[in-house]
Amino acid sequence: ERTHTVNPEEIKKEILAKYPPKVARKRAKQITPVSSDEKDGLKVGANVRTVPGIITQRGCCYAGCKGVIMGPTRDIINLTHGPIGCGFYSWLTRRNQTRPPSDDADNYMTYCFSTDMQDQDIVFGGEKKLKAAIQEAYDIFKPKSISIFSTCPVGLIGDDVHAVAREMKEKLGINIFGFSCEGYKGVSQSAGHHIANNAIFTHVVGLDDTVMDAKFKINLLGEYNIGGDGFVIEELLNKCGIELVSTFSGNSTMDQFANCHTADLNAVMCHRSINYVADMLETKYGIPWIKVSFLGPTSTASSLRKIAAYFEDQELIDRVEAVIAEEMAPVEAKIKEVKPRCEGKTAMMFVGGSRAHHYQELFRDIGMTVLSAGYEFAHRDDYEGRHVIPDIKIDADSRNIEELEIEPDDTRYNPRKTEEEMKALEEKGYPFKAYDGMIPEMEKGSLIIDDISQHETETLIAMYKPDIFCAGIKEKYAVQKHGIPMKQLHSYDTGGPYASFEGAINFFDEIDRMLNANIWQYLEAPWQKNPELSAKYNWE
Ligand code: CFN
Ligand code: HCA
Repeated sequence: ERTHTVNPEEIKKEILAKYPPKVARKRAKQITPVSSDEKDGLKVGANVRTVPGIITQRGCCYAGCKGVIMGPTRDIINLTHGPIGCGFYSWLTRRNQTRPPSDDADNYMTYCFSTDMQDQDIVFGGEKKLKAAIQEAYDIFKPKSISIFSTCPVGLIGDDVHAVAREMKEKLGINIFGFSCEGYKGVSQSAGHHIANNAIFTHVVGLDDTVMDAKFKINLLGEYNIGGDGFVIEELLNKCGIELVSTFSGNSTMDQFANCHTADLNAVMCHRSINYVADMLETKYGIPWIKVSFLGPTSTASSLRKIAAYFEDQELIDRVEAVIAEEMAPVEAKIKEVKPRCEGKTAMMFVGGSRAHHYQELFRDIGMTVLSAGYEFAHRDDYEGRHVIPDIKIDADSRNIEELEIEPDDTRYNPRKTEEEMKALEEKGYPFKAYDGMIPEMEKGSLIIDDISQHETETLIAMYKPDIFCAGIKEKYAVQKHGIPMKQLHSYDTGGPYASFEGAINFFDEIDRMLNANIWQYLEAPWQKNPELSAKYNWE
């Protein structure tokens, strides 16, 4: 059994020692040792520009807008205005799944649409080409909606995607809108989430007032159906008698976004990417939101209970308890089976903006310790929490892009509960909006690192010697060359679903398999034999 006696302050020192003074000063603010059990007042610098040259794992604004928020919606043509690589590398690489209701239902997710900008478009402007591409897509597919994504060159040469969208919307009579989500905007993909959320809210939400015939209807926000997570969560909710009006955005459609304002409650899974929509739906339509997580059996059970408690319906509460009891039994059996083989082992996770804390529960359940974790691009509230009662503690930078001024909709504003009812629920300790973030998850002796770099990853591995490392494709092979199993927590490699009770069982099996495979001890990286590889250049 491994005891982790490494001091996180020492590791921080070792990491910073390799940097020039100015870089070290900057990085120091984003590296936070958890040196005691007293975590109040701990801070992690976040949502700031990456030091150039440091090799970040972050994505860009375009990736956040096109790949993350809009990518998983099947009945819209997502057209990238830019060079072909941007469209190609954001084409289903995130492993979102979708289930069209029939073979002839619209599903454009398997296509990659791009204007394929060339030198002459950069010199003479690309608007004509963009119009032609929209026309071509319309002629071939007759879609109900088309959206246009700006890549870096579009902003640099000044193509006006919004003017083109307005013109083509008028001409074709379908919903067309554009995003100014040039890759260079902001400091990470987070800017793209905000831009996408704002546009969906402006151009789509509220277009359809049809009310679903269901007693308990909610929206699931921030669940992207990676590896089928959204499918199993929906099945679980349905089993309890709760219906989904929409999911932002996984297995989603534009029609669902258009009438999501008719739901009774918003359950927010990945707060980082979608809090903007939750806040806007509350302000404009009076729909309250709560934070949930379906990663880990304990979180799944407590999220179901939170939703049931909100509706204050005894039948629902009883049903939820029965479902939890039924679903928990096989999960507990699986934990009993794998725990003896996993207990005492250690993990690290560096992922996006919410999974690096959501996944910690799953490791704890099988007796593992998380030595180090961090987000690529989350904001301070994702580390420190967002506490609405009594004070709103939210990172000012979360609002770093021009805000839409959302006002209550006079005709359709319909507070789902009166102020007194909300107060009564709050007095019962009902946690509206409040959530804790990553810091409370971290044990004494661990280290939090925001926007981790390659050098920092290697130092962590050398000093902490984790048994498993979780991150993305950019880290995968470098980590494996150290002889350490690596699990992708973005795409799940080829696995999943990992959400809900069913997914937890899959996850435990996967981690058990990875930790206990013998292959890793036979691996020897080239640099272990030959630390310096001399490069030979042939200048002829
Ligand atoms: S599916 Fe989500 S859960 S949306 Fe976000 S912050 Fe990314 S694409 Mo990669 S896996 Fe990751 Fe989160 Fe929310 Fe995914 S942790 S980085 S932008 N993310
Ligand atoms: C993105 C998408 C990504 C990348 C994953 C990875 C995803 O950042 O634009 O680095 O493996 O989940 O697909 O986060």
